[in-house]
Amino acid sequence: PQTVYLSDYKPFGWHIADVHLTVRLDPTATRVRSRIRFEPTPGAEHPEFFLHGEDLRLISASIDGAPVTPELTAEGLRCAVPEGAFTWEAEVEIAPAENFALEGLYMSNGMYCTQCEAEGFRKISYYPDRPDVMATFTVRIEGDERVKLSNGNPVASGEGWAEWHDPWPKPAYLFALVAGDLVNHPGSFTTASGKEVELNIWVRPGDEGKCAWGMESLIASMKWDEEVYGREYDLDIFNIVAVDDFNMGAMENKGLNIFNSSCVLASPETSTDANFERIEAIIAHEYFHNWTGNRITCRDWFQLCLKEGLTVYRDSQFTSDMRSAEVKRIGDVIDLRARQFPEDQGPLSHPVRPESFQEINNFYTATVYEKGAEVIGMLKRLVGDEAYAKALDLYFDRHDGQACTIEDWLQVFEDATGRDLAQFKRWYSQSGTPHLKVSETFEDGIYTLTFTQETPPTPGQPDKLPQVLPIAVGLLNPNGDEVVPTTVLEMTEATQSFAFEGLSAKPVPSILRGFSAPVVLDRETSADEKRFLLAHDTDAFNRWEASRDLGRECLVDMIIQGSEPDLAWIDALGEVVRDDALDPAFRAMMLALPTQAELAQLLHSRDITPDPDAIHAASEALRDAMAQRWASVLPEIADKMWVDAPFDPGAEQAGKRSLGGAILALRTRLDGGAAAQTQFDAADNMTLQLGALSCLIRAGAEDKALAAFRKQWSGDRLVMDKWFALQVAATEPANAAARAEALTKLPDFDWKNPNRFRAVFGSLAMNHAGFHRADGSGYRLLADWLIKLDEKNPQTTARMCSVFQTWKRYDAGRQALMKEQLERIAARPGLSRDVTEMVTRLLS
Ligand code: DPP
Ligand code: ZN
Repeated sequence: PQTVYLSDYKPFGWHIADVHLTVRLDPTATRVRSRIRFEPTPGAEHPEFFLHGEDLRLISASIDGAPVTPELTAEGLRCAVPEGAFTWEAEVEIAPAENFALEGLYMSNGMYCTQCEAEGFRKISYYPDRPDVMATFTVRIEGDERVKLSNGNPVASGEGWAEWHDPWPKPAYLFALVAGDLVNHPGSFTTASGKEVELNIWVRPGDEGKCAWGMESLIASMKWDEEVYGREYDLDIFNIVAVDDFNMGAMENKGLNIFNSSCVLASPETSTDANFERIEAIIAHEYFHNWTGNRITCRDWFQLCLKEGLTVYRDSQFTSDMRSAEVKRIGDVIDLRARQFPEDQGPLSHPVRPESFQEINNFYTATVYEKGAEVIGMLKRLVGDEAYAKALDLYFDRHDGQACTIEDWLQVFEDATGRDLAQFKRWYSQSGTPHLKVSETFEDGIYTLTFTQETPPTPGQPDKLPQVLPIAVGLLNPNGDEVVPTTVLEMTEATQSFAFEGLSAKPVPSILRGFSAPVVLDRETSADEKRFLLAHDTDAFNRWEASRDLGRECLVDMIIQGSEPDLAWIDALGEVVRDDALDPAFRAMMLALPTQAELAQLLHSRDITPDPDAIHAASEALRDAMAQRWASVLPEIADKMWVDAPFDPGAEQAGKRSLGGAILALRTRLDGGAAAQTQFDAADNMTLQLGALSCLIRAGAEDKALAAFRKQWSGDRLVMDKWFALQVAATEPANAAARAEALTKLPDFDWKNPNRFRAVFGSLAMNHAGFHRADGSGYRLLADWLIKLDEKNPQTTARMCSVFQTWKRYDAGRQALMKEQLERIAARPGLSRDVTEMVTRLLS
């Protein structure tokens, strides 16, 4: 496959005023006619005229009405064109019913839908399919389907046709078309300037009852973006469509967002609190793209973080405002460490703004998204809230309607603040996670912290330069009072000291409050000091972190030396968990142990080869010890977390259910599942039902409940995804691969559906010791299925290949087994470009 480089960027050379598309729908012979006016960009170079196109059958083409015969290639077409402006017309035929890649125009349960980001539009029509070519679109859809939707505003419709016009110039990746026998859940919103907007969530008949939460979330998002960023919606109508077969979570097409049904449909009976929160966040994310992504888009795909990092940052701000900011921050850091750190510390490591790729779909990563959002959080911390707001206003003013770069983005901050961001920019170009070491001195009332930063080498980047690190620090007195409130130290050197004067006693530092920079903090701290912070820190994140650290060290000792669980920590944690003055959601997060994958990474970073079985055994033993130590108080906490009121997905009830669920899991270790069975039988919402089922599976007492659950929910695809997933995720590691394999033999294992495929195999990878069974059965099974899926859906296959990204951290035996599977995949004839790139990087 060909490699594309950032440094090779060249403008297109023509401007497109308006695109007219006519789409006559047919499952196997859809006709797409395009009429496009191309105008040469004044003063631009005019390279050859090339339009992207893939899997298209060209029926006819003409320029200014005269038929032409372009030269066709596998990637598109070339054609001789006039010097000046001209009108291009073409007609192609495509077969949406045969498109299992779910990219371009395809069918899902009989409905037509599209996915064009990143490069899917070229499977619909010949077009300059690049984000810097922005045009207005007029789309006519012809077909018998009752509902026919595209971007923008509806213009006209009649028997068998509908026409849409999108007045905002947009790149082709934001094009969308949906047609089917859908029903809508309506809503409306009045913008700050008094414009009425019609809102709709379109679903398959039967799903109408699952739209209310999505609508509520959409309205909340629209309001929030007006209040916090001053951004109003800009069309008469905003449509959301739920689709069952979808590679991503959702897509921000202008005025017509398309959602994986799992990320929009919700009801108390079928969705967990976590589902509700995720739906709220994704609805917000896609809506926020209207300004950060659509009105201002990316010049090229290397700039993907320009829209994604910023939009993730915005959606996390939104969730923080809707729920608990502290709990959201902790959750985000857990997620960053679970998904982005392994990426940055393995063979797939790449900068937030990559400099080359073969398949851009492989770069929709935690690094681009989540680290991209962290970079914006740091920028805001460095310049302050006011300057951030000023810079964002300038960004929207200056770049509305443009396709931009990271340079444009940083320039508005430089102009708004007068700061030089040249060094800060390394966050976009340098890959890898910086490690931060700390030492301290105390003399004559002066307390000095000395930091050293170092970023380990990553693929293609052996040597690293120092980055700008905002390090939020607070100091506590030995009596627990805070003597220095949170202060942001701006570190720019490889080694740098910061002094605090006038202290009467040596303070206890609380470093990297709120996780103010995405780094690994390497600081040897005594258990006493961590327990002190756990008890006294005013920063919720660091309070959580202190406990997490104690848990981590306790587990490491248990794994390496066979130590007994750290009872002092368990007792200190017990105090927090019982403290009714604290938010139950926070207490639940305090209870969560580091994941087994995180422990494997930690051991590896200390040059100890992680043994997945030993990690699993220690984690289990520690949870048993917690359950026993707290045996007498667990029922009481559980009672307090019981919610009597009607179900509400908001933070308050969800927090209670979250802590209640964690307590139930501990109780199950003592009662073999009795309390869980009672909860399962009485549950009237999915959070309680699924929580109980998970406990029963872990206790090996699930047969009855599993069957009942299946019987109750066999008609609900999204709930059945949970049924598939949970069995593999929660089962004894020794059975995980066998259980996954058995599930693939069920008639409702629809492997071409990405949600179902991920339910089984994503969960297998999450069952750390199960996936990493020493006999290699987990690796083999997954590789078999990746090979099979790649023939249909390269995008989802490639993304799942990343579960092998940590292969080099394990023992020689496991390494050899994983390498064997990666090589087996790599050797497949006809392997997709997506997967070829992934396995090549994984093996390098
Ligand atoms: N749909 C994906 C997202 O919103 C890609 N743009 O992040
Ligand atoms: Zn996005």
